[in-house]
Amino acid sequence: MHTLLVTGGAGFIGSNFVRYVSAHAPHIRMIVLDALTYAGNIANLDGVKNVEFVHGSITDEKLVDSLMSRVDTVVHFAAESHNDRAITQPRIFFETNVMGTLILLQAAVKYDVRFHHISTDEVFGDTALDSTEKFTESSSYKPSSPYAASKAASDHMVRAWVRTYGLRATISNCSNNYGPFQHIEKFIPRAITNALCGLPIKLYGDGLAVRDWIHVEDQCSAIWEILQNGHIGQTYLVGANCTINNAHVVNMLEEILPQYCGEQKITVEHVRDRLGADRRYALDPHKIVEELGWKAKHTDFRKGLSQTVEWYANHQDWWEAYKPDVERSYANLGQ
Ligand code: NAD
Ligand code: TDX
Repeated sequence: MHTLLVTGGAGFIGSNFVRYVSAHAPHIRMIVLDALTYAGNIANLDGVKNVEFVHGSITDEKLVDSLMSRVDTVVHFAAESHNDRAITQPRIFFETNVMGTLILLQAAVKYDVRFHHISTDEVFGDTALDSTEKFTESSSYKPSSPYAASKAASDHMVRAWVRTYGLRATISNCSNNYGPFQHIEKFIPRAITNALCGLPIKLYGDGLAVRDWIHVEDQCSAIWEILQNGHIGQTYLVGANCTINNAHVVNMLEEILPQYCGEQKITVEHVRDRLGADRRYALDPHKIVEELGWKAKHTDFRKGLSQTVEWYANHQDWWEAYKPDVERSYANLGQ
């Protein structure tokens, strides 16, 4: 691997990954292709070396063709990623996550480029709250939201391109990421920044929905491991065995936040749940641990959460300008 195309490299996980590669393999040249939608921020790449930034869309066939001809590997993060938005504006999710992936796949076949596709555990649907089931690589696809359906479609396409065209591809399906540079529309950064602004933390529905949390740096090290040693045609589930319900996450935040909030009181408000909300995700990362020897480093969730709170408190300039817009959009949804 010499030259890497990173789609969506100005977003949350993509920019963390670009930093990770820059720190661990400084000899690799990276081209970041990002449309800089509301979720992308060029400042996320400030100070990173060996990166050429290209502002454009993965749905631009000509641009994708020319970039693909210059690289030997692509890691495909670019997507519309937020469930609440997908419920009100599903079309763009299918344009980017499905059509964009199609265009990348076609170009990767043309230039015989190694392809790694980033996906989510949401493609497996959810389980009941009292279940102990964990998703595995052989769980059936059962997406329940428009976002998850678009990601499921893209996973199926990657497998079909491996079988039909001999594309050298791997897939990883990861659980919920948290950490620095996550957009403040997502649960943890929204809760933190609400508290920092003196707004109530918003808890959807009964607050009992369970997510399986992984620090973004661990997701990056897993992707890196797959790029080095993953087997072509294989899928790897990536998670850190950290299932917690949302109310419990909020309880931890209530303990961590006071030192950053001065006199402001931290309050919590229950708001209406998402339509069709998924109850519980949990995944079994055995395969990547046993086959590739990958291990999560951030195993203390409370510590990772404290560091994340500290990051948002110290990077107010990164998020405060767009906070009012994000909260206005949520207010329109009654959330
Ligand atoms: P994000 O929304 O923070 O970033 C997405 C990036 O893609 C942004 O920089 C955006 O500008 C860019 N983008 C959007 N449309 C584009 C287009 N047409 N062309 C080029 N760039 C475009 O998302 P994220 O949380 O960093 O997620 C990255 C990937 O990881 C996604 O594929 C998502 O499905 C997957 N994933 C996310 C999580 C999570 O917890 N965040 C978990 C599992 C999988
Ligand atoms: O303010 C909130 N309050 C709240 O209780 C928000 C924004 C969310 N929630 C709840 C809804 C979910 O039960 O928190 C949970 C997590 O919500 P999100 O952060 O929106 O994440 P989720 O819908 O689980 O999806 C995330 O993980 C899988 C990413 O956004 C996806 O891109 C990824 O594929």
